[in-house]
Amino acid sequence: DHSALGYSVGVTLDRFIKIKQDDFPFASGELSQILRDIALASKIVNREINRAGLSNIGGAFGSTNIQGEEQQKLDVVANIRFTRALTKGGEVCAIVSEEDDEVIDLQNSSGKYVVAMDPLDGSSNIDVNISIGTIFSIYRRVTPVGSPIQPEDIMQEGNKQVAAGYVLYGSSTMLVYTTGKGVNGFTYENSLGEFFLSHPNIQAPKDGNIYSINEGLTSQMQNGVKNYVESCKKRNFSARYIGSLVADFHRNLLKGGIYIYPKTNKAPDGKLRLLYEANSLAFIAEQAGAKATNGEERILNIQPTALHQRTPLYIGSGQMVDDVYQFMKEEI
Ligand code: AHM
Ligand code: MG
Repeated sequence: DHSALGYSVGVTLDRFIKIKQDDFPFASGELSQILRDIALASKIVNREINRAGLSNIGGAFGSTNIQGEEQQKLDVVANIRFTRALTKGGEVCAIVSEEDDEVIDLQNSSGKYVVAMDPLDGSSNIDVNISIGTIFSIYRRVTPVGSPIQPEDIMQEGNKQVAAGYVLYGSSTMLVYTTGKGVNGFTYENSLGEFFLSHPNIQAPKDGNIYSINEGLTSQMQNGVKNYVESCKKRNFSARYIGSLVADFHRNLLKGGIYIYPKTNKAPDGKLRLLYEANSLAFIAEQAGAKATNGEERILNIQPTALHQRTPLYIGSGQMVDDVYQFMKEEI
């Protein structure tokens, strides 16, 4: 019970945001508004996902996104929903989205915030009724409000995030976010259309025994990673890999585990994107007492140089991230 803090389990997301407003580093109402906008869009996307099997909305849309991957129709739907909510909310000046090649300049001179997002991650799982997710990061722009958006507003290190979160469309739908003061998780109640605080102050286990990696690609990986995976097997760890980053990350955050997407021969920088996948989850991981690196350095310290830049990702329980780092170092 956190009632001494002004809230307790079961409080609605809206109420929680209001109670927590004073925690926000800048003009609080603005960031609260963005979080509410994201929550609203996620409810709409949740509805679309739930209907996907019925309304034939899932399936290939026939277009490809900048990474050359097949774009699913629900990706497009989610992108539109989140972009629209953030545009109407009025607090955001620019959006970086996995689904858009360029920065979306909202031409909103009073918006102080930049949002980076993957509106629907785990696209290979959409058509087959497996968990998928939304990932987002919120930054404060660094150039003066009212002036044109500059690259430095977008290309900020992850340690500059003012908030980050994800929505997991799983067996139930959850929204998990941080504003840099711990991590809180909310579960969606369908019939009421509300998120309720269900996982206050999430603390990741310091160590764990779950490893999540696409083992089919092992022959393409560095020896350090291979050796670490072998060591997991020797210790009879559980292999768990959904192929949806949010779902794999969420499980490991709660139960203790590590998610790895390393460099491979085919993907020399890894597969995941720094700006709207790795950074967001790294911020949440650290806020919950876990860790995130690219195998060499802290994810949150990487200076981005390109919008859709990829990075290897080692994220999860601190001890496990440290362990794999040692294995990597021994192989250099
Ligand atoms: P996406 O943004 O195209 O959906 O790709 C990201 C996804 C992650 O959710 C997941 O962890 C990873 O790709 C799985 O990749 P792979 O199929 O190579 O194991
Ligand atoms: Mg993605």
